[in-house]
Amino acid sequence: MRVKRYVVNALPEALPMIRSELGKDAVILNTKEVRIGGFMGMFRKKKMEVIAAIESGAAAPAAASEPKKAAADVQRVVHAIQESKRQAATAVLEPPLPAAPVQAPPAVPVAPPSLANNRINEDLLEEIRFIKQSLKQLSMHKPEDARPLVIQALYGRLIQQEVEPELIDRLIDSMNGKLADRQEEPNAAAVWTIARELLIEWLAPYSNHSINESARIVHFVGPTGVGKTTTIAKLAAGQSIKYGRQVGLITSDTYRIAAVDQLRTYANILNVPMEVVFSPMDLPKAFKQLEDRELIYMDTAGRNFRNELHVSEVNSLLQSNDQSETVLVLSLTGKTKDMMAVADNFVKYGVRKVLFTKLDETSVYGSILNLALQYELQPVFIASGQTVPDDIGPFDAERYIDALLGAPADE
Ligand SMILES: Nc1nc2c(ncn2[C@@H]2O[C@H](COP(=O)(O)OP(=O)(O)OP(=O)(O)O)[C@@H](O)[C@H]2O)c(=O)[nH]1
Ligand SMILES: [Mg+2]
Repeated sequence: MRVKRYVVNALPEALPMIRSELGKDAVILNTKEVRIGGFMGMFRKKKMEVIAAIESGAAAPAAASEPKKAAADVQRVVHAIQESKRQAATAVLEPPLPAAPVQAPPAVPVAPPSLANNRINEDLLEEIRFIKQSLKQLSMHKPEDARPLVIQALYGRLIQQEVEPELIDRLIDSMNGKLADRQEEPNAAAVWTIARELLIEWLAPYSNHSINESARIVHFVGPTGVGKTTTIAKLAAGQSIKYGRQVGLITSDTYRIAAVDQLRTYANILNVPMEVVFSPMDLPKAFKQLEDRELIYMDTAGRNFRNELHVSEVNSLLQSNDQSETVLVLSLTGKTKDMMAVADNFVKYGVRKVLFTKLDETSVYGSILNLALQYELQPVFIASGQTVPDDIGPFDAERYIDALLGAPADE
């Protein structure tokens, strides 16, 4: 797809340019009001930004000499439409003329339309079709520029935070109700406060959850390198050092030679026993070895969990007779779409808890909201660094929403 951006005074100005550069099959994707130029934010000119696109492989624009002609044609059509509208409006305003006796029109011989005339008519018809199609597309498009600037700023902030556009639209729709009661135009601080309240309310069902206290076995699953093993070390240290609980570790990550050693190093430092399982058949033996442990954390190999087969494979390792819980570990540095695909696969297996790592490596936080609201995943912990055991803490919805919204936009 070829996409082009045009900045013009008004839409009709863009149509001939689109038509000549992208061809007759071009579509208008978006239009919005923009302000350009100016000095220190003042005297900025109001312009219209038009984004148009053409599918690659669609008809290319006409030959080199054609664009100018097509542009002139469209200009002419736009002018003709404007002129006819103006005349129609004048006609309505002028008093009707007294009825004149009907006279037969003089019998003027009508010349047969020439080939050249036919060609012009076809061209004009085609241009009219193009304009009609463009106007139809525009009328279907949400007029974002009709929203107050401060709402647009909120929209921009949340898009930049990679919050799903449907969620942002829903938020702004819900805010409109609250904003409508106000007398004056809302300022940024007021808009941010309302958004904050609503988002905290929306997150409430997924906040204040932790790993189930009654769970004796906690499995950690998630894509490669997100920080599962490091997180287990942090939590195991917290539980054994802070709360004096008898912790045991199991790893089933036998894919990488170093993986077992990585967890064993932490087990040795924390002085907690560790078992290695190569297949689900080894699990009963491992549980027997750790039967005196109050809490068992199980590490699993990171795999490409957008692949459902890998998800079902890891699930075969997660059975236990005891009360158990599975925590999906995701890194905030991951791509939103990939995280959603992984979440989708695990939610099918009943996973409800998610733990996010690498908060320290990003300033984009939308995926936490997306996964909570769209997959009903409860964020339980947030890890924010490599240091064991300190760089982890419980998820705090209010602090999270503050980070997501950032400071209110400048007025
Ligand atoms: N910056 C930062 N790095 C982290 C965090 N958590 C883990 N890491 C680092 O991420 C890297 C991978 O961590 P691991 O714990 O080995 O990740 P894993 O999910 O067990 O990886 P696999 O077992 O290979 O799938 C290591 O260098 C960790 O120190 C975090 O919260 N922030
Ligand atoms: Mg690991």
